[in-house]
This record gives sequence, structure tokens and C-alpha cells, in this order.
Amino acid sequence: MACVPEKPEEETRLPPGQYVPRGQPVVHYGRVPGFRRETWRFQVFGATASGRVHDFSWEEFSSLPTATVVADFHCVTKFSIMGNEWSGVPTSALLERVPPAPGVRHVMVWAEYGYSANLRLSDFDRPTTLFATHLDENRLSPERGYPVRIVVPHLYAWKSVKWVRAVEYLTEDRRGFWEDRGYHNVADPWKEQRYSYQEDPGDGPP
Ligand SMILES: Nc1nc2c(c(=O)[nH]1)N[C@H]1C(S)=C(S)[C@@H](COP(=O)(O)O)O[C@H]1N2
Ligand SMILES: [Mo]
Repeated sequence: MACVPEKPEEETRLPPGQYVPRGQPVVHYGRVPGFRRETWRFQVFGATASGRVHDFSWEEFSSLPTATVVADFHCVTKFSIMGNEWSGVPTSALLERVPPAPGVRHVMVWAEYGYSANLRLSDFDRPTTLFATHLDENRLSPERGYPVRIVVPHLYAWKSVKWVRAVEYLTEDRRGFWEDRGYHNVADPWKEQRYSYQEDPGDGPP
């Protein structure tokens, strides 16, 4: 029987146009923020079910349930970092603790210094989306998002906001930092949704 060689696993795991670089690049816009445990807050605001803002201290946030996800990470500049083991608070735990109002379909994830990325609730709510505090069993380094970043491994990595400080529940979609600067509102790397000119009707806010 003929043996058909399979593609190396890494190749089949790579979305179109991506490559695996040497090392693990660090990418962000602006400076790496500091972290002060006493004053740090994580806010959930916007269209919460209760109508109130929910404010977590670091202790409160750290006591939420945790989970681990192994996933690849795809930057729109075309490098991919394969097989990262992220652990932290799954978004399901946050949604359970601070339920959104019934009309919520989108969220905005906010970082230090005003960086932001919008997500459809269906992408935020994926079992593989989490607020990571650890990478490969070590606490996140400052430049990778310490103390907490969101990881949305099935979308381009600009959606994986580092140094998260707030989540805003939205009843209408709004573009985040890069989405407002020419990048695709949805950002699925398997469909190569890189730029906003590729958007179909319904992919973005009207
Ligand atoms: N707060 C913040 N988060 C951010 C960014 C940023 O500029 N600021 N850059 C994004 C981009 S474009 C990428 S590719 C990833 C890079 O994550 P890494 O530095 O851990 O590789 O972080 C994302 N998260
Ligand atoms: Mo990126």
C-alpha cells in the first residue's frame, strides 16, 4: 500500500500566509505599563445585566476559576507562535460572575493607555478564550501582558489585548484601536481577514 506522506504537523496548523519565526517576537504599540497591586482594578462596564459597573481588585480577580488552553498565536504581520500553554480565567467565568444584559452581542476589551479591541460575543465566549495570567507555567512577563492579557487564539493576535483593565459590554458593535486603523473587524486568520477593505456587509458596524 502506498504511503502518502502527510504535511508536517506545523504546516497544516499554519493559517494561509503565516510562517514560524525564530524565537518569540514581542509586539505592541507604546510602552510596557507597570502594575501596582493595591490600585489595579479590572472593570466590567457598559450593558451589564444589573446595570451597574463591576469592579474587581487584583485579589478578587485572582480568585475567579481558572483554566488552561494550549493554542497557536497568529500575528497579522505573518509570524505565528505555535503551541503556547496559557492559563488564567476563562471568559465564561467572567460572564457568569458579571452577566451581560440580554441585548449584548459584542464586547470591547480595554488595556492600559487606551489600547482596545472589539470582539463579537460569540468569539469572546469561546471555550478557548481566556484572561491569561500565565504562559507555559510561568507568570506573564511584563512585555507579554503582566498581570493579565486576554488570549483569543482563533483570531489575529491584535485582538489578544495585553495589560487588560476593562471589558465593556456592547449592544452595538464599535471598532477598537486597530479595527479603526484599517484592520479587519472580525480577524479570522483561516479566512485571512487582515484588512477592513476585505470586510463583507455585516462583518463590521454599519
Ligand atoms: N495592550 C496592547 N495589547 C496588544 C498590543 C498592543 O499594542 N497593546 N499588540 C497586539 C499585537 S499586534 C500582537 S501581535 C500581540 C503580540 O503579543 P506578544 O507580544 O505576546 O507576542 O499583542 C497584541 N496585544
Ligand atoms: Mo500583531
